[in-house]
Amino acid sequence: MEKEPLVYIDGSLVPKSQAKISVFDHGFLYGDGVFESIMVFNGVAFQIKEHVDRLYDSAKALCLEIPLTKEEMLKAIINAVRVNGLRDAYIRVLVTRGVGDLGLDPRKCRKPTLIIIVDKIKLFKDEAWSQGVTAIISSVRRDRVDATTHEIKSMNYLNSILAKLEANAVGADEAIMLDERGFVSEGATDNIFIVKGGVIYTPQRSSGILPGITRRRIMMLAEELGYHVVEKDITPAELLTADEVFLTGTAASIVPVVKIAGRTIGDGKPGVITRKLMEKFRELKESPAEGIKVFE
Ligand code: PXG
Repeated sequence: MEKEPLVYIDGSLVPKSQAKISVFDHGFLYGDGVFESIMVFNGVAFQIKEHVDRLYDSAKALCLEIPLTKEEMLKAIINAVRVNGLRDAYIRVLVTRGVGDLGLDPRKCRKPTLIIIVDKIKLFKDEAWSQGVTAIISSVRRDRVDATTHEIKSMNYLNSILAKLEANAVGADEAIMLDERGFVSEGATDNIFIVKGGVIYTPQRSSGILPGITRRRIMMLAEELGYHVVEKDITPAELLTADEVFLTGTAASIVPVVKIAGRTIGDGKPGVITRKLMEKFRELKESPAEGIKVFE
């Protein structure tokens, strides 16, 4: 029989089938919590420090005090990967408000719950990277920056789920969301880039996007390759008439988009610049310099 994965819950490692939390946890009752997704590529926890930094930023925005130092958190995550023995894995770190009573007041929760899951994830079909994916422009607008904004990686993903349901309903792979002004914001769980005339554009944080770690790294990589990258407001018309469009995210890396709302992007195949970035990013994923080595 295959060994069950071990899940870290508040300092204990328990088999997946017994990894349970209280129904009174406010993460469950109210989506009151934060999370991060981290990949392990060839034994290296990729950009783990950036993810841990963002986890603490998200927690701070919610007045959620994580009971571990960043150093302790890094150790707990690395140890969870090690005990599971996976050289290629997906890590989900969650910090919830913890167990409280009914009633949403966070002051009723005595201490946060920390969960670390080490497993696998599949967000797109296998051909997504070679052939590209299709997308809709969702009628669901991205959360406002002065509301439950996706700049905070919280456990509230209903905004993205509503958009994803619309994509599912018409058989599209992803949903692109607009901000409340009508400018392009991001995908349900990925950031978006367009290429026009050899220049790379991506929406600004003020469009309510998650400041993606892959997004940031791709911007640096593109500049290293000599491309000009501009953060700006992007209209739906600019998106639909782009030469190339691609999405970025932790689990997906870079995914070309070849059709949006019935319009073919470029010639309907992953674009030249997209493919170049995909190739370079693939090299980065194997570089120990980009993270922390879990296994010697
Ligand atoms: N925007 C949103 C709303 C996201 O949730 C990204 C952008 C990309 O950011 P990073 O930092 O990953 O480059 C995300 C990331 C999942 C899953 O479980 C979601 C994400 C990443 C990995 C897995 O669906 N979201």
